[in-house]
Formats: sequence, C-alpha cells, structure tokens
Amino acid sequence: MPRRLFITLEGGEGAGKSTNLIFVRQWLQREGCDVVVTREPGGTEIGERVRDILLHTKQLHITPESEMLLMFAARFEHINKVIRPALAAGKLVLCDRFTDATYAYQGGGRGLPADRIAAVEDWVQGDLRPDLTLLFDIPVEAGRERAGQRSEPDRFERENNEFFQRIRATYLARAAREPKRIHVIDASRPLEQVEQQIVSVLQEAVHGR
Ligand code: T5A
Repeated sequence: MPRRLFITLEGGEGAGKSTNLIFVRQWLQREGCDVVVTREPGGTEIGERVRDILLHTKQLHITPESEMLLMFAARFEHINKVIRPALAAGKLVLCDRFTDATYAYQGGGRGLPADRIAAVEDWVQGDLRPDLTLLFDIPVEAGRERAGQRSEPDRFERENNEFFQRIRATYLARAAREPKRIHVIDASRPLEQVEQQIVSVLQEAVHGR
C-alpha cells in the first residue's frame, strides 16, 4: 500500500521541475496516493507574499542572510500550516523545492556557510526532512536556455552562470552524501526518458520495489 511520504523536487533553473511535477502527481494518484501539491517559497498566503519579495523585488538589495531567513520564515509557515497537517492526515506531500534549495542557492550560490543554514534548519524543522528527493540535473547553460524561453527573468534568474554552477555543484555534492534520499535524474534527456527515470525511483519509494 502507498505510504504517507514527503517528496521534494529540486534542481537548477529550467531543469524541468514544474513540467515533471504534473507527471509525478498523476503517477502517484494512479497508484492510490492522496497527494497534496505545494511549493517553496510559497504554499501559504504569507509564503506567497515572501516569494513575491524574494523573486520580484528588483531595486531592493537583500543580503544573503536576510534572503536565507526569509526562505525559512516562509518555510516555518508552510511546515506548520500545510506540510505537517497533511502528513498527519496520512497524505503524501509533493513539494516543488525545499531546504536543499536553501543549501544550494543561499549556501552554494550566495556563499553562506552550511553550518549556519543547518542551525536554522534544525530550529525551524525539528525532525522534519524529506523522505525522498528527485534532483533534476542539467548543465547550467542548457537549463538556462530552456528557462530563458519563458517570461521575464526573476531576481535569481538574473544571476550569472558561475552562480548557477555553484548551485549545481552543491546539489550534486548533497546527492553524493545522501544517495538513499536524493536521486539524481538526468534532466537533459528527452521528456519520455526523464519520466522513465522518475518511475523507477517512485516504484521503489512507494511500493518498495
Ligand atoms: N530558492 C528557492 C532559493 O533561492 N532558496 C530556497 O530555499 C528556495 C525554496 C524559485 C526560486 O527561488 C529560489 C530558487 C528559484 O530561483 P521556482 O518557482 O522554483 O523559483 O522556479 P525555477 O527554479 O525558476 O523553476 P523553473 O520554472 O525555472 O524551472 P523548472 O520548473 O525546473 O523548469 P520547467 O519545468 O518550467 O521547464 C523549463 C522549460 O523546459 C522545458 C519545459 O517545457 C519548459 O519550457 N522542458 C524540456 N524540454 C525538453 N526536454 C525536457 N526533458 C524538458 N523538461 C522541461
């Protein structure tokens, strides 16, 4: 039987999280899971307002520390109002980005020490960690090219390639340290092949095979 699980999707810009989130949700629902789909930053009214500050404030300079704390402020709301209640009700939570993104973007990208992020993570989350993370990995240039075909770039998307190289390296290093939880999906492949990789990871997580 499907179990209640906390699943997160991660990756750099344009890696295909939003595209594959729909596929993942539909696959899980077909398997009988009661799925709650949410995202970070966001997922609550306050979280969505914080998202707006973080993504769409062009003129205002935000220090890396404030950026990290705003992510966690939104996350505190999200965990207590959405994620924990859903898990307690036996649902499966599927979240577009979570704390791995803070390590990758504010840690790798902005240069904040990982132990400082870990201290806030422990305080905000207690023992809550994702059960499973799909890391959509694609070379930076290819991801940015995909993402660039869409709307006006947000505050993060205006950063340079080196910033996104550090993010990718941080994500991959985390996956190497936690291979049981973080599964790297080669997102540079055609969509059908990406979906095949996702299914094989989900089969194992949901059915243990
Ligand atoms: N952030 C977030 C932090 O800095 N710290 C944190 O703690 C958190 C939680 C949030 C931003 O906030 C930052 C990270 C982010 O910069 P977001 O809403 O997650 O932003 O959005 P983005 O990361 O910007 O996500 P994108 O929408 O850019 O990327 P996706 O969702 O990975 O890409 P997607 O699915 O939109 O695909 C991009 C394009 O590629 C095509 C799609 O059709 C689409 O056009 N595509 C493919 N084409 C060919 N082959 C494939 N396999 C394809 N897959 C997708």
